Amino acid sequence: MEGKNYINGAFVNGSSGDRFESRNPANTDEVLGTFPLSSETDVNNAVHAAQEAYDGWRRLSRIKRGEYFDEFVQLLKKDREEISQLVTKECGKGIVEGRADVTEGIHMVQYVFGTVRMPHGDVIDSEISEKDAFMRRKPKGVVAAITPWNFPFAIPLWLICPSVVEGNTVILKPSRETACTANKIAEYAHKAGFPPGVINVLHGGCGDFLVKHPDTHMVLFVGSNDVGSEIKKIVAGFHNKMCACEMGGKNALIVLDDANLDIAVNAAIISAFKTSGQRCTSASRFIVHEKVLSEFEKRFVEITKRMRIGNPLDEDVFMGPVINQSATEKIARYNDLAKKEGATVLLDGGRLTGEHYKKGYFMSPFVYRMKTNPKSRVLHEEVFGPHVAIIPVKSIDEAIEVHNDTDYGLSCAVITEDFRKARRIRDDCEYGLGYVNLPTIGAEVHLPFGGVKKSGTGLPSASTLIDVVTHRTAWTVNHAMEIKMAQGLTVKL
Ligand code: UN1
Repeated sequence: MEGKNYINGAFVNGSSGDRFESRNPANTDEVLGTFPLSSETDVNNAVHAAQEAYDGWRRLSRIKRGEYFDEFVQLLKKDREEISQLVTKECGKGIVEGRADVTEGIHMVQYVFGTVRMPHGDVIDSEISEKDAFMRRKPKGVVAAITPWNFPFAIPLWLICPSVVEGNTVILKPSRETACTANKIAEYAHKAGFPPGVINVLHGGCGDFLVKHPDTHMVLFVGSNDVGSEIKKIVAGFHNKMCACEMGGKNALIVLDDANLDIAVNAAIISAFKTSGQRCTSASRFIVHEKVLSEFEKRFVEITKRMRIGNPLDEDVFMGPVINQSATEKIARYNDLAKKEGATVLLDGGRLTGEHYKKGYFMSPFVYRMKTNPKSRVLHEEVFGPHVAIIPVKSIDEAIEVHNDTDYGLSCAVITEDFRKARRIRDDCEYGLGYVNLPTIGAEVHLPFGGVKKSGTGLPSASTLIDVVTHRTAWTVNHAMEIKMAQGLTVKL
């Protein structure tokens, strides 16, 4: 694929002429496409286009704006298998997951289309009977959406769709690792006929300029805490800019003493190893009651050993490669660190080098048992790979304490048959997404998606992004022939 930036309804080359490649992480010999390395000039052009388009777009009836999404989703549905294959080739997750990524993106488009004929504000009573009061939403302006590689289709659509349906215009800056998928999104948006400048896509190397540009009004970011924290600092310097950031997790699956172990083990495998452990919602900690510890461990390790790792396009493969060389190095460093920090290794994992694996970034799972320890780095830092700690606990109180002993708070799952215990976890654990008898992954677009503490800014995305990309205004209208005030204010002069 010979990728281009998509600015003002046209596919254009980057102004610098510099380009980068997107390669298949399962076979690094395969170049999937080349893309412009965008510069500050490209950012200026895209922001200008988005600003110019904003006024016309926001004035359009919301229902008319929705119709573009109807067209968009029909095109996506027609090509969903082709897009899924591309997603899998480009980011390395199993084809079943590639399809789920595309389905999740399609769901977001369907969701926003479904909202356009729904109530969209509130009618609120005034103290004064002659006054009518309303909450009405207004778009914020130009939105910069900066997205990661691990959900190259769904996450851009999570951010673009609510923004655009509400009357904002958008510039998407996807991860360089998955530029082909982003290019496809631009192509489908173009075919769907969105007016020029409403959706723009800029490839590689320019996120910083987008965040710092005085005319981007809302920055939506999904990625690491390091980058998200930088964005928050920059945005704080502007009076007319806000940001909503999703920034990873150190998620835990809690297995209580009464757990159904079939559910526990399956939930554990899915939570730890889908997407090779590279979801914000992946679990890298299993907090397990000592009463069921040895049985859980035995069964979990047994299944993990049998797990098929390999070409993600093969329907029977559970786990594909990790995304790139630096991911393999980071995961290996954390595996070593766990050993140094005193872990009891149950399954030693690392880079796979056999004939089958030598062209890709394949890693086998690393599983260990470790007592809770506030000083341990491996129990507190996000690894983003197939690396998982089993932490024994003696009680539900200790499970909650261990769960909350991290700076992150995105996803939490508990396996229990006891509704009272589940309720305690619900109320006392710190998270944005909570699950009972389920894995820590698998969120759906019509639910809020966002974390607390280092995981988020308290402004969840997916469907609830509608609150983030609109300003809620109060609109009060007097129908009397005189002014009557609330709070008993008199009008006598
Ligand atoms: C992410 O990893 O950033 O709940 C998104 C899930 C997916 C979304 C994950 N539906 O795992």
